[in-house]
Amino acid sequence: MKMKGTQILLECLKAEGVEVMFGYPGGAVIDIYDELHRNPAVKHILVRHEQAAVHAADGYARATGKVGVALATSGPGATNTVTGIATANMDSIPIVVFTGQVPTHLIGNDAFQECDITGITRPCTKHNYLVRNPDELASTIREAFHIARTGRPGPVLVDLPKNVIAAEVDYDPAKIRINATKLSLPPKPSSKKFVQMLEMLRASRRPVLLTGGGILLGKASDELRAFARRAKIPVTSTLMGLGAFPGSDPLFLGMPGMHGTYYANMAISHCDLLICIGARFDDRVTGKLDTFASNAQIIHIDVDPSSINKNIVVDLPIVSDAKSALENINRLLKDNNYAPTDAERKDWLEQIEAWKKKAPLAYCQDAEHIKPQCVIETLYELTKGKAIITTEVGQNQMWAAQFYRYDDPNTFISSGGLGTMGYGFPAALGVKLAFPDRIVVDIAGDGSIQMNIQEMATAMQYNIPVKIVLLNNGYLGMVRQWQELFYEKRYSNTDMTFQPDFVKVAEAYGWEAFRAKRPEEIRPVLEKGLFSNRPCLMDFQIAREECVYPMVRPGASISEMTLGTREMTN
Ligand SMILES: Cc1ncc(C[n+]2csc(CCOP(=O)(O)OP(=O)(O)O)c2C)c(N)n1
Repeated sequence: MKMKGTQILLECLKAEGVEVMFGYPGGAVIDIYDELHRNPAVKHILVRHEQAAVHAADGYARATGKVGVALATSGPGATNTVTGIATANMDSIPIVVFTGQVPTHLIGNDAFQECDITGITRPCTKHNYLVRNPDELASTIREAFHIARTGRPGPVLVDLPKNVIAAEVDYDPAKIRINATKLSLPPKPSSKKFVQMLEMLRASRRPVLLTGGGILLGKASDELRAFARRAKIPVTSTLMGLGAFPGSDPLFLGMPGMHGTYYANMAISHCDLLICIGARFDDRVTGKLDTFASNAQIIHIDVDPSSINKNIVVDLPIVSDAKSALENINRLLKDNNYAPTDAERKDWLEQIEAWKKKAPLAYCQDAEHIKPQCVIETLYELTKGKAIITTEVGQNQMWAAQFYRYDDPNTFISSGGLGTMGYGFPAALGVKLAFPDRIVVDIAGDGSIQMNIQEMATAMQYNIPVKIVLLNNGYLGMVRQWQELFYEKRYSNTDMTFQPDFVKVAEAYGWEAFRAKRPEEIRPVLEKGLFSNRPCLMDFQIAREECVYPMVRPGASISEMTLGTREMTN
């Protein structure tokens, strides 16, 4: 059947199961918007900045495990998507971003609103396309979705010249063929690898699991829980993996690394076997490389072969997605009737308990000032741990990771790899659209929230009642913390001396908004703000110079931590 490119695009989105897309119109994509007007098959959310469209698609993808979709016009619309694309790329998030492009005969002519977006995004996409031939539109879109979600997921950009989407061509979904060579996946690992893993496990007296976002992306939480509990292995999770293993499980150690727990860092430093699944040994996790897990044999399971032996040389590399690797090893444990006895694990688990007792996550209460950690703890209590939390970047992100416990997968949503301020709020919109019955909270700093605050309008227009818990310290807090600790308190350009009245800003957009200035106001403000069916900003004026602890100095070993007022090294 003959169809216009714009119709084919919408047909393809429907075929991929796309329910919602986030976008912003312009000349190069006006025909797509015209088609959407005629055929509202896919719900479109008009954001107020294209960066937010991509973050919202990314938040939707992280919360649902489906591919998120964003649409922007050519030129500035396209370049505004770059931060969102790079954010998704660093965290391996499956999204497809469509951009408009000038007609093919004008490409390279510096035409109005032309930019080489495939060139610009080549280093920060998993793959990208400039569709030059209308006959290839449908197959390109199908391939884009497939690549986004297959193997190590990631963002794919599809650039659509105006004449390509205006052309009429034959469309027959049954005849769409995609290029298989681009999609080749690594072969399944041999079963010998898992036998070797079991042998290493049997020999180990002090094993630790280090898990990352790969568990969530691979939908392997159940298998991880079964493995860790049967083999009685303590679990530490990177920022990206929080929620894959229950935060309230006694085997859970919290995050490792720069702002990790004392006991996670101690466990890694003293273990004799480190089993890393779906994490990539980021420098924020490892600290000084030569002392990282230096007493341990290391097994690394990852779907992306290029992640293995990249930062850390390992003893047993296994290229596999997390789910099938864990299924394999769980089967092997069962078949071999292997489960260590309590006595076998006693010394190690007691040692870990001792570390937990010696230096739990803690902060000093204050009768006058609001402590951000207390805001997060109260949020946890009031939501009974059932909210989906997104974060901005900085201290707010670390406190959100430390003081809320994540028991379920995909309930902590944060920009880990790129560390993008301005991510959390639009991401929360994407999450809330996917889960309208859940409480969705963006934990924000006053710097970050101003990077996409315009999306308050989007929340109102589409009735998306997300909540913002603003930890307002009047500083770019995390940078100020580094200046305090490493630059003799020279607070160069981190004091946000001028602040808008955030309550009034929120109210101007039609939001509910409340402010808390004293510790006793934390609970009532959260109680008022969290449970209404309206978007609400809660402005907590926190102790201005509170720091995030524990902290490993950049470049130091993770066993050398500053625990606030006390130093602790082991
Ligand atoms: C887009 C962007 N620009 C700059 C940075 C560098 N940066 C990291 S944390 C931070 C401070 C964040 O301040 P705020 O949002 O107020 O949060 P706080 O640390 O005070 O909780 C900055 C500027 C960044 N991560 N992202």
